[in-house]
Amino acid sequence: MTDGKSRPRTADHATGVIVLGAGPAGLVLGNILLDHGIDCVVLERAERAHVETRARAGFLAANTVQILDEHGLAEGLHRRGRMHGTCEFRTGDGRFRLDYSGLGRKELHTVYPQQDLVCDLLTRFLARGGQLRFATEALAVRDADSERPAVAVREADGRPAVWRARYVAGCDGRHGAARRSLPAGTVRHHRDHGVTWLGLLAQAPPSMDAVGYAVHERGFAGHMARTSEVTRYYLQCERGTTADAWAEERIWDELERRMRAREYGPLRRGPILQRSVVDLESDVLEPLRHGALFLAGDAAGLISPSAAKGANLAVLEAALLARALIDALTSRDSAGLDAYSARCLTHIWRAQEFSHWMIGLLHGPSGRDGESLFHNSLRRSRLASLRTSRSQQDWFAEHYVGV
Ligand code: RFL
Repeated sequence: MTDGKSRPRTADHATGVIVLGAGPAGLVLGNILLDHGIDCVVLERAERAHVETRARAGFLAANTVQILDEHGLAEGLHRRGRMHGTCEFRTGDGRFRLDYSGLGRKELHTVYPQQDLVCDLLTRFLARGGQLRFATEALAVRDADSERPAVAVREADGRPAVWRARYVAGCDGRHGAARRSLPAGTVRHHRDHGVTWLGLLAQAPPSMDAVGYAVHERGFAGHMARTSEVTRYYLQCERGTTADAWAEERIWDELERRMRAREYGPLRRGPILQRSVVDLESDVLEPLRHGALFLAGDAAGLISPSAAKGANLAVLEAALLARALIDALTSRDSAGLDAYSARCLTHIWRAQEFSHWMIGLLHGPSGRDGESLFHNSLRRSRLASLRTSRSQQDWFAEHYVGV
């Protein structure tokens, strides 16, 4: 890199890849590229401590674990993750359990907090000599239709710089620079599901040995184990609610009411460690390639957390993109890059379809008008099918665990 007083500093990775973002997508991609001797650098807007502590996903599908295994990235999750294969639905008609590991393709989830996976990926990337710049914000991707695309960045000291490479991988999430740099013709399919969740991380052991989905007239509530000491809960709330609007006692009382603790047992309470408000939204960008710029993970498509697919799609897309970039850079075989967008979109739309189905299963209108009553009766019937029909359960198992 060269310093200049009036012009931005420049850095050239002319034979390699600039990866934007050090989330699951960017770090899986970076690790695989590094293993194959590809010159790459990861640019990350946040400080390292922030990246390592950002709690989000926790349920990894069997296919995700297989990909991580194939690339030697799964040691931590095998050591500390836990296998999981049951969910419990609690409704006004009673409760039922779905042991999805015993159904369909007999696959399980591995419960492993996303921030632990990110720490493992980071540690490995840096230990192997990978280049990662924290506190370096990508501002825009330029010249994507050329063979030397550029990324304009603000470096950790606040100064501007320009990085060039052969390819740019936009793994910088939904608000990143890759999305902002797309040409006008890019299609964004977007849906706001009109539902808002208060996402909570509690310093408390799980209250049951299953993922809990409570369908209640006051709104949805969810329970998901993270570790033996930390549990994620969700509470459906009014659109516009702020994260700190609810006092802790009110949160626990409402969770217990919706999870029907009087009938099925109390929740194990503890201090709330983190809160966030999540408006359930989905979007998919099309295509996922613009010349030398490729999108992966949340940058490619956002999926509501109702079906726990986001991190799994991010890993899958990163692995597909890595393979295609390696072929292009080492054998001049660009077939994988040409097929990348269409291949990913098939997986993305399948996951979106299931996530959309889950949103419909877990939420209903609160009104007592004819349309609301009709919708809620359909939902009741859908839950009854899931409780009683083996073929419905097989379908659920296949889509719940797979990507
Ligand atoms: P990430 O993890 O957002 O990482 C993007 C990285 O890019 C950085 N960045 C930039 N860097 C440089 N320049 C810029 N201009 C930049 N702009 C952003 C960011 O700092 C960040 O480090 O995206 P990635 O890698 O695509 O991974 C996606 C997943 O994080 C996401 O899909 C999941 O967390 C979604 N999700 C879940 N997915 C699951 O598979 N299972 C779950 O159980 C699950 N639970 C969840 C979730 C998401 C949640 N939130 C965020 C709504 C629970 C919650 C509460």
